[in-house]
Amino acid sequence: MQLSDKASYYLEQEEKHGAHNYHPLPVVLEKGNGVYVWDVEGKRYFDFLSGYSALNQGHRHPRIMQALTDQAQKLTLTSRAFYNNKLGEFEEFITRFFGYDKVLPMNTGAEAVETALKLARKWAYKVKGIAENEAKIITVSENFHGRTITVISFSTEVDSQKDFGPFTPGFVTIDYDNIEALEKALQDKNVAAFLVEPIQGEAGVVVPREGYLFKAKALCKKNNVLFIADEIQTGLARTGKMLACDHENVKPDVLILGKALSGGTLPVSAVLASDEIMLTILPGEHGSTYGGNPLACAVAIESLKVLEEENLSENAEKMGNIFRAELRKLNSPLIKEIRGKGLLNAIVINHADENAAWDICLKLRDNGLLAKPTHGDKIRFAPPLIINEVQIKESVAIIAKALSSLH
Ligand code: IF1
Repeated sequence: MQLSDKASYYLEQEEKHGAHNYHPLPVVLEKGNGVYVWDVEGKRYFDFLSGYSALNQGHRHPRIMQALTDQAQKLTLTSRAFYNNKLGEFEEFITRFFGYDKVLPMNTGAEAVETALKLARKWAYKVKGIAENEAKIITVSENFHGRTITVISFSTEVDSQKDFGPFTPGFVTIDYDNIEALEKALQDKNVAAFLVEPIQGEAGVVVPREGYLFKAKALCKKNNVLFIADEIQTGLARTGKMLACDHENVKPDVLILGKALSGGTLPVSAVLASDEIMLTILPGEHGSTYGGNPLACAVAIESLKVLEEENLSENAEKMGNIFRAELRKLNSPLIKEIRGKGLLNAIVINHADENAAWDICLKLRDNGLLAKPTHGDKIRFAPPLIINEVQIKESVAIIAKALSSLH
C-alpha cells in the first residue's frame, strides 16, 4: 500500500527533525480506542503491539482517562521535596496489591531496573556483607532491560552496545533457561542478585521451561542472593496471570513494574521489595523529579484496579489459548513456531528471505492489523487484554490473509 501525501508528510517531518533511532512501520496513527487505532486517513487497525505491553487495558480506557483528567484538575507534580495526598495512597495500594512492604516509584522501566540494581548493591554491602564495590549481579543472554549505559552494559545484543562503551562492571552473563549455569555462577560469594525476565519479550517471546523460575528462586534463596524479576513487559496480566512469576508461584525478592502500570497514559514504573532491602537506601540517596508524582499515582491506582476488576488476567489466558489454537489451525508453511503465554505471543517465520517478517507486517498493516517484527524473523502479537473472541478470530483471519498473500 502506497502511503498518502498526508501520511508521507508526517514521515518526512520526523525524518527531517527527529533523531533516526527507530525504523517504524510506515503507518501514521491519529486516534486510539480499546483494541483499535486509526491512521490519519481514518483507516482502523487492530493494535497487536499495545505499546509493547503498555496498553494492556486498551487505548484510552475510560476509567483511566477519568482518573487522569480528574487529577489533572488538581495537582500534577510536587516533587518529593514536599508531601502530597496521592503518593501514600498509591504506595499503600500497590504494596498491598502485590504483597510487599515497600515501593519505590520511578518513571520509565529502565529507571526502575536501575533502581533495582542500586538496591541490590546497597543490600549486598549493608546486609549481606559483601566487600564494597565487589558486588556482582547475574544476568542472562538475550536479555532486554532498557537502554541506559549500565543496562546495556550487560546486554548480549551487539546493536545495543556498539560504540556506547565503556561499560559498567559488576555483571555476570549466563544462558537463559539454564539452571546448571545459574547454580555454577552462584558459587561466587560476591553475587548479590539474579536479574531475569520471566519470559524474554524482545528476544522474541522466549518462554523458559516449566520450573525454571521456581528452581532459580530456590537457588537464589539457598545462596542468599536476591531474585529480581523484571515484569515490566510480562507483568500486569499480560501472560494470563497478574505476574508471569505467578505461573510458578514464585515471589520475587525485588519486583520491577512499568508500562501498563499507567495504562498507556504517562511513564510510571515501580520497584517493590521488603523493608530489609528497600530501607538500605536512605533519604537523599536515590530518586527522580517525577517519581511518584500525584498524576502518576492517580493513574496507576486506577490502572491496577481495572486489571483486577475487569479480570484481564483471566481474559488474557482464555484469549491467548484461542489465539494460539487458531494460529495452529492455519497450518501455514510460513510459521515455524508459535509461542507465548496469555496474550504475549510470537510466531517465528519460516522463510529464506530475511525481510519476510517485515513484509508480512506490511501486509498485516494493509489488511488492518498492526504488529512489528522482533529479532528479525519473529513477529510479536500482543493485543490489549480487553480483546474478545470475535476480535481474536477476526485478527487471525487477517494474519492468515497476510501469510497467504506472501506465500
Ligand atoms: C524501545 C524492546 C520490548 C522491557 C523490559 C525494561 C524495559 C523494557 C522487559 C525498559 C522496554 C520496550 C522499550 C522499547 C521497545 C520495548 C521493547 F523491544 F525494546 F525490547 F517491549 F521488548 N524491561 N521495552 O521490555 O522500559 O525504559 O522503555 O520504559 O526501547 O524501543 P522503558
